[in-house]
Amino acid sequence: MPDQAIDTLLSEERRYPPSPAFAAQANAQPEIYDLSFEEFWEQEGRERVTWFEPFTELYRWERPYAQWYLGGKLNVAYNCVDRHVEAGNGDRVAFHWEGEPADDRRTLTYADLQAEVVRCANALKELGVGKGTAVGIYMGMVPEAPIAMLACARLGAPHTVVFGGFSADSLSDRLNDMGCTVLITQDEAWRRGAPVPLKRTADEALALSPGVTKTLVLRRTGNDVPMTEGRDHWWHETGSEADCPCEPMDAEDLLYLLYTSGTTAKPKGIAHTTAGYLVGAASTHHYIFDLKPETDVYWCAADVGWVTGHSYIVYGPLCNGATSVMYEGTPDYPDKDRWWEIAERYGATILYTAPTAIRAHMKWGPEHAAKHDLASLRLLGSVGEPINPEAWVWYHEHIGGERCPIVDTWWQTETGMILITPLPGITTTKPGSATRPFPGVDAAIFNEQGEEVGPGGGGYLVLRKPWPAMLRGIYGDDARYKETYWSKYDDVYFAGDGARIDADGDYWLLGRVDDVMNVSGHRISTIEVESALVDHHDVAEAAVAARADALTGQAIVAFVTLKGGVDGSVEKLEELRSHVAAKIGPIAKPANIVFAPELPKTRSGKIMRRLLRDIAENKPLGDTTTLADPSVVDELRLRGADEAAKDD
Ligand code: 7RM
Repeated sequence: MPDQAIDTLLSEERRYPPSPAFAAQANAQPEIYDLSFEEFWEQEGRERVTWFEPFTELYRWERPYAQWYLGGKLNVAYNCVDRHVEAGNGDRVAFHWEGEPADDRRTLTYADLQAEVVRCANALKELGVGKGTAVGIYMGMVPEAPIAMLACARLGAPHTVVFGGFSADSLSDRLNDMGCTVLITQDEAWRRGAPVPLKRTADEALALSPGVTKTLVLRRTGNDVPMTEGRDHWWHETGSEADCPCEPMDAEDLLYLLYTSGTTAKPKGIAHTTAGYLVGAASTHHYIFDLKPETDVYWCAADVGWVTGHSYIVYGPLCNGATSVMYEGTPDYPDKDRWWEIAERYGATILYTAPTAIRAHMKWGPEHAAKHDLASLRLLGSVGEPINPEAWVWYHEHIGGERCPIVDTWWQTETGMILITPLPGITTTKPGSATRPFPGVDAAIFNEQGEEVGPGGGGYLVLRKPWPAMLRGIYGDDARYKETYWSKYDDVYFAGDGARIDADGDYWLLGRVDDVMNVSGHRISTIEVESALVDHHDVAEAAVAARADALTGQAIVAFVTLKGGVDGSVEKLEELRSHVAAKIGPIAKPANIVFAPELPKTRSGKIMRRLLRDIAENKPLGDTTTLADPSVVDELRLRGADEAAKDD
């Protein structure tokens, strides 16, 4: 973020104190911050989950590996489903599901959910899944996605959910890396009125993933899809209601891997285990969203393919017995008021979404929300990227009717749970600040030398103590785990984000300080996009940088040198963008491509990324004296102006 923008942020003077009425009923009371690290997590470990066998040791910290709730035995599906039915809450709605096509709705109670999870778990058993079998899940936003995750958890089979917008290559890479033998998918998904061919893409992926020998396929759209005899099985033709006990799992057994972009071309399989993850997700969900399971209607509008969907659509809310809204499609289908129609229909009380979505609604205008009665809303949340104060204030005014506290929640795939956040009813919020560490979280901001900076300072966000839902490593790559998170400072977790702390001690997250871009709240590495580009037969070399974008937060700019004789035409530009979409997924498509005869390099041959970032941002260029050939830059700037603004 440019210095000037940071100064504007920190001079923000608007204050939003909690209302006495909200404070009086809040799950979080001010004393929560008085508990010690041990007291807090000990208490949460006992209160949020039901143990088959209690834990005997709170945590063990063998740097940089932590373990939590040692000795405890539990099952995540039992905690998210069965125990609520056993407690007499089987009739409570777990999901109000809304399909994208008109009038396509389903309500699932906790009793329904239990029956479906058991059916699916039995189907998986028939396909040979048992404790420890790795299962891939490639689905859209249908209730069967959480059902599939919970069925895996019931059997003790770790899953990896792959976002339905990812390509066949991306899917196959993840299935291979985890060693999956079974894939759960669906015929097609609905998105903006059109079918998304998930099974077809899965078939392409499986051609590259011979380890996957069985699939379970949900019928969603009902259109014909090819089924491979012996390998593919219909969801509705497999499984049974026969008893399917919940496998007692050790606290530290693997629950799932979720792949996320780092600074190299290969995504990292972030490992989350059973007890600490569940306690962390449920505890944060309980206090930060102030969940009252009997009365709230909670809606997290993320996709289950991202960590936000894992922790705050599936595991946290279900563990807490929440009634949730789940929506299959896009917010503008068939009209731009679709979200607000849904919020009104189910009487949503809590809404959790990303700044990029809020900015899209802002662009469409407040009249779409104004058509609907949103008086049921009582709390709003934001996640995925820094929220600009304009979007925060718009959200507060036009969606929250100026009465709802907003929780701006900072966290990562790696952290598994929210770490920096206001607590509604306690924290006075400021538009753009995620405010302070959650209880039991030891965050700090360090300067380059590894010294903690105080109020008024800036530097890098770090965590000094472990937390229950922290990643247990990168699957199959200890060296990368240590290098990525634990090498910048000794024994301190480096998050990769820049941050400032203001005079009141509130945190302001400023975005990534590494080669990870954040486009619409999705993490994409520059190298990943570069690899996809150079994979194209006409590309000699490519370098990628991000620029600021009013809607998506950041947008991808690619600088491409074509092979001799190839013309940098508009058609070529579109071809390269489609190539990236096919290699990674549409989210990774560059917004702009600048064709250049050469990329700016140092005399030792390193691409000067700082310079490309400045060119992408249209900023004045700093020192270019280390360039091997300074004239390369003039060429890029000229062309940069020509090719600019080729957004979708
Ligand atoms: C939950 C999620 C993580 C990266 C993280 C940050 C950025 C997320 C906020 C935020 C400022 C926030 N997981 N980020 N939340 N930046 N304020 N409230 O997004 O693994 O996909 O991304 O997202 O840069 O490092 S993620």
